[in-house]
Amino acid sequence: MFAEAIDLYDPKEIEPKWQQVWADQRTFAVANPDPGEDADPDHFYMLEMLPYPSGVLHMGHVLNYTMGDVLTYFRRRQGYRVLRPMGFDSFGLPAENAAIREGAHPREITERNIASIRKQMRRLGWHIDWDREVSAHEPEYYRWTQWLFLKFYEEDLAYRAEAPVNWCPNDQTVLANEQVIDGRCERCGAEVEAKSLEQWFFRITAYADELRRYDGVVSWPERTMAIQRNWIGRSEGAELLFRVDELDLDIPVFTTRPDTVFGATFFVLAPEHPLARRLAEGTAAEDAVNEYVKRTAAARGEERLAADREKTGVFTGRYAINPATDEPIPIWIADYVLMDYGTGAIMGVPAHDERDFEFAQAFGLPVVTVVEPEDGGDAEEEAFVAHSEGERLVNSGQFTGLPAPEGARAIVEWLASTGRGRPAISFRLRDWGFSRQRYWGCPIPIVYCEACGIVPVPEDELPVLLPEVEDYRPKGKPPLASNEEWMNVPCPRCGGPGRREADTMDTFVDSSWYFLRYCDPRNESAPWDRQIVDYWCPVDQYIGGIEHATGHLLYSRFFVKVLNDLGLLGFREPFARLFHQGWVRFAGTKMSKSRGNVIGPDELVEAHGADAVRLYVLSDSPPDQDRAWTDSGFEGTVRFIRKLWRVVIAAADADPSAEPTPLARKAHETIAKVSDDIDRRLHFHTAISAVRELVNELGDAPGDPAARFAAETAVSLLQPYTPHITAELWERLGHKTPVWEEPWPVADPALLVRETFQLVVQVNGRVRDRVEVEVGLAEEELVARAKALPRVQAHLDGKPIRDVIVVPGKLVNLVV
Ligand code: ANZ
Ligand code: ZN
Repeated sequence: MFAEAIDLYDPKEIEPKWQQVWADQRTFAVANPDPGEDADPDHFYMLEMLPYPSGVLHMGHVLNYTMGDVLTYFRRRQGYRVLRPMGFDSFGLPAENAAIREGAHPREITERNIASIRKQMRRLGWHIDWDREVSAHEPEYYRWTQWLFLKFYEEDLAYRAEAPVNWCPNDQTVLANEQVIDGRCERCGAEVEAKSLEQWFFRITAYADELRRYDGVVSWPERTMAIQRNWIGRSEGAELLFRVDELDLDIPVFTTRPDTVFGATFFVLAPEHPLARRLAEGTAAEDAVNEYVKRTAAARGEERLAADREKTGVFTGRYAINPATDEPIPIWIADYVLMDYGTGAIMGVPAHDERDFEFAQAFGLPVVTVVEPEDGGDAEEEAFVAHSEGERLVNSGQFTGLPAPEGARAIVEWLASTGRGRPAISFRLRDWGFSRQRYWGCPIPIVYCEACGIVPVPEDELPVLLPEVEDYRPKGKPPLASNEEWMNVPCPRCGGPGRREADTMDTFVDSSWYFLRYCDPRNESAPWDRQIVDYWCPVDQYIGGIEHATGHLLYSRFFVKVLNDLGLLGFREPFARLFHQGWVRFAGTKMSKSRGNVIGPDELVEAHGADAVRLYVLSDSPPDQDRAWTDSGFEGTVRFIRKLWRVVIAAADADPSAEPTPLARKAHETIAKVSDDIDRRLHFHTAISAVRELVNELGDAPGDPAARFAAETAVSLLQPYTPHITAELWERLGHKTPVWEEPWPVADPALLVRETFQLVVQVNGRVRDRVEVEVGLAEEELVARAKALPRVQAHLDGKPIRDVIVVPGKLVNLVV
């Protein structure tokens, strides 16, 4: 009776017990190498994107951080020194909005949330070095965010410029793009206006070219690199100058087709172009232009660019000189030209650019063909001629007859000789506007002085502390500006009256360097010690959502490149390997807070234990794919854990035996599979199901001489997923060393029973040979075996292989 009771699996008992052991023994703390110490090569930096401390954790977090946890234990038990820190992205709008709603201070709300998330994280048993915790809103952290800003400022990589913002006239506030819905303010529905404001920018475009390369990246998803490259967007072409004599102005345009300049029959400025209103001043078109500029400015870029959008525009009454033909062409304002691409102005070449053609059709502008297909073509007059391979210039003065690419080069050279053109590259990427007219963010350490202008706050006066204000709501000016006492400071340079910068920083600035601070989180004299950062970084494995591809993941890469140029660290890419986890779905939709369909982990942990939640969230699906949380699936995992407990306890009395029974072979097989699944592919789900099979076989063969070995193997392999129950079972199996300190098991190759199958080998689709191979070999291995066959080699005949098709479990086809 008594023995029965002891042996009952009770997560409520064992989970807190082991969490206490880990806390007491500081199991998760990892030390930096001592200054003199040989930097051991076997270290591993495991990082997941840090959470924003709104409310509580949801299942998406549980998936993300459990993956990181499994890898942390796995590498640790393979002998690596593993850094696995945690912190909070704790500045930002949601806390501020909650503060406005609840009337509490954003700091209070933020810290309350952090405390409860930290508690949840401990309750899930995650292997986190809490000694390294940092939060963006702590002065000890943002002091260095400000310090980094000053470094960027010194290098002219942070600058202030006027730029258009979305302005809500009712709320008297700047809106982020996400806060504008169909041209209206998300909060009050008022029509959003374009307004020009002085703002702070990081010169990320200075790194545009390098950001499209990934030197130093070991493994990033192709898709993510493609998204970033596309976002950065690189076009080669030329900048040409068009002259407006009446106003003594030269306006540059960016074109990818300078060879078509003889066909430029009109000129277009974006409505936001600083010259738009000025050009029309005093002409009959003045009112129409002003009206058009006001009406169109709020439309979003992507919709304006759409080819099938109805073209609108107004003629300014002015003319520019086509630098190639010397003819005056009319200047229009139209919203299909965007201010934030190229120079915000274009030459209209209606014969060869589709949007220009539609515009010319709509407004009766002339169409002049200047390139023709190779065969001369028989294009009608005044028609659109699509570009084609081998096209040649026509109607282009001395350049007529040249192939288009050559013509482009020659025309740019010719225009360059009179200062009217030069080769140019245009990026889609814009500089990163990072000032926010908000309260809950990092203050920008700048003072404005009437005599000295923009004056940085001296380093030894950092941090510029975030002041208290009465109202977090922006009312025509940023909230910080309402604290007069704080705003007025002596100029650090001349001592005269100065005013502080009242904007705060975008929270993406905070998260662009947090992974560096984790390495050396309590450093009071520098943001980090370079030697320590160089020891740990780049991050060996980063896990987080793909939605950050064009934000956080790009900004962090930019920061690291700049910091490397400043000599503050010794690498140029922050994240060697990157992995995007899938979503946890419930009832067919994404689980997310905004959808209100969140099942929190708390109730489930309470009822069934953290181990069950951790194990289930990684079961069933590859980790980069979405998964459905089902009650029946979860119950299956709960049943499995109980079975594990029973079967292992039953085997605890068995003697160790080295007999190679089928069960022993199965155990070795499982070790090999699980290690490979985690190591190469992060396929936790197949690893888990392999261990479940082993436990089932053990359950069916309780008297097997290898029962004890099988039980120990199952416990050891499951340890990263279910650290509590495995710690308990390991102890009950009689071990003194805790299971998380055990080296990761290694399979005995002699005991690997490998089933085989007949691999068909084809060359150019024709069967040339067959060979018996083991089940489960990697594709590269299958190809290697196929290539090694003499009969196949005879058919390859030393020719280079152009393509390889592998049908796993069946055939390899080599294409030469
Ligand atoms: C004349 C021309 C003739 C053009 C032709 C294209 C074909 P990508 O390839 O995306 O870089 N363009 C330049 N700046 C623009 C802006 N701010 N808003 C809208 N369109 C703009 O596109 C470059 C081309 O897009 C440029 O080359 C310009 O049109 C247009 F047969 O100039 B092109
Ligand atoms: Zn001054």
